[in-house]
Amino acid sequence: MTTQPVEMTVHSAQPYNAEPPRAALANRDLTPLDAFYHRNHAVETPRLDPATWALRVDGRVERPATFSLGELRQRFAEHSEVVTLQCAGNRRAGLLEVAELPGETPWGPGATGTARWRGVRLADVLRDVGVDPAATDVAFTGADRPEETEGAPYEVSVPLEKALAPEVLLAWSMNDEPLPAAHGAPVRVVVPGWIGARSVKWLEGVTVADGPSQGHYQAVAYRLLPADAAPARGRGVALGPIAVNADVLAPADGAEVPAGRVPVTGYALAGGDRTVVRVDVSTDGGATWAEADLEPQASRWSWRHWQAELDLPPGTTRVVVRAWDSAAGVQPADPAELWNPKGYVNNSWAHVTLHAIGDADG
Ligand SMILES: Nc1nc2c(c(=O)[nH]1)N[C@H]1C(S)=C(S)[C@@H](COP(=O)(O)O)O[C@H]1N2
Ligand SMILES: [Mo]
Repeated sequence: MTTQPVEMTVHSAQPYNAEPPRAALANRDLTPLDAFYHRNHAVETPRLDPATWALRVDGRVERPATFSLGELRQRFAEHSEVVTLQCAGNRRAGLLEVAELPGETPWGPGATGTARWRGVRLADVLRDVGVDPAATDVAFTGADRPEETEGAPYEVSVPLEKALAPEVLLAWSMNDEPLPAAHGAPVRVVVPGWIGARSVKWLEGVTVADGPSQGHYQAVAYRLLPADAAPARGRGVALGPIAVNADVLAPADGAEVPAGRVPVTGYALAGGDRTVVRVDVSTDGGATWAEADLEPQASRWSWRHWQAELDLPPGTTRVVVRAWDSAAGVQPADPAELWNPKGYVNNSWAHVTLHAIGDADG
């Protein structure tokens, strides 16, 4: 195995926002820690001492409580899950080609990655404190205080039904390593199938509530606004479950390949509690499609790698991919139809351009 350092594209150093090249995501179930994207809203990365850290669980519960890391480990069974995280801003660069998006990070296709997360089930913790069955949502509060929220901590929520689902973890380990500070140590939430923004890092509070979080990152940001709307508080639709998406991960965009049989690989992710049922590849701009082979999935909450063998004539070919999910959702062709004022959810057909060299029969 070669262990060449991954060259991350750093969109901003403070807050630290960085993504790997597509190649670093290709052909493996788990994304190595040094190739996992970073999405932060605050300049300061919290450095929390695991020895003194405590999780507060309150709101509409019978017995509000705090748990140290030791208590979480001791009182609740450990579980692990392979889960793909994906930022709602992933592939924003494709929307930027349609129209400008001032102030938004120009993410390429690397704001996604898959890890094995280990910790306890949020559901077990919530059952322990006794949830009011009339409550509707569960909010997560992080220790970071992004500049744009004027001192308020990072906070978002998920519906109670999702919070009680067995796949939602309070995780202290990533790929069998201790959770790195940058990814939320000592404990973060992992909400499989939902936009990355709901997987709160540096978790300090879990609050059972009667409605969705009114925090900035749910009431203002991470909302899908109509294309003609100005970004404004409370408008648009909150983004929750991820939309079906896919990418070509190898060969690299712009690569030279020998003409003839060329293997192409990538990933597809269904989002929500849907699964990937089909991936198609086209070399004629979507006029005709060939079905790709789907690899076995590491878990129902992880991406699914696919591969296809193309027969490329000498010259330049644009390879296009689209995925279908178990709700018969399919990726739309055109980013122009998807453009929105905050630049979220670009799940239009993904593509790379390949230059085939030489004689197709040779
Ligand atoms: N406390 C806190 N949690 C957070 C964020 C943040 O800025 N602060 N960013 C969110 C967003 S938008 C994403 S996409 C993921 C990114 O997780 P990663 O940096 O571990 O890849 O964390 C989410 N959780
Ligand atoms: Mo995100």
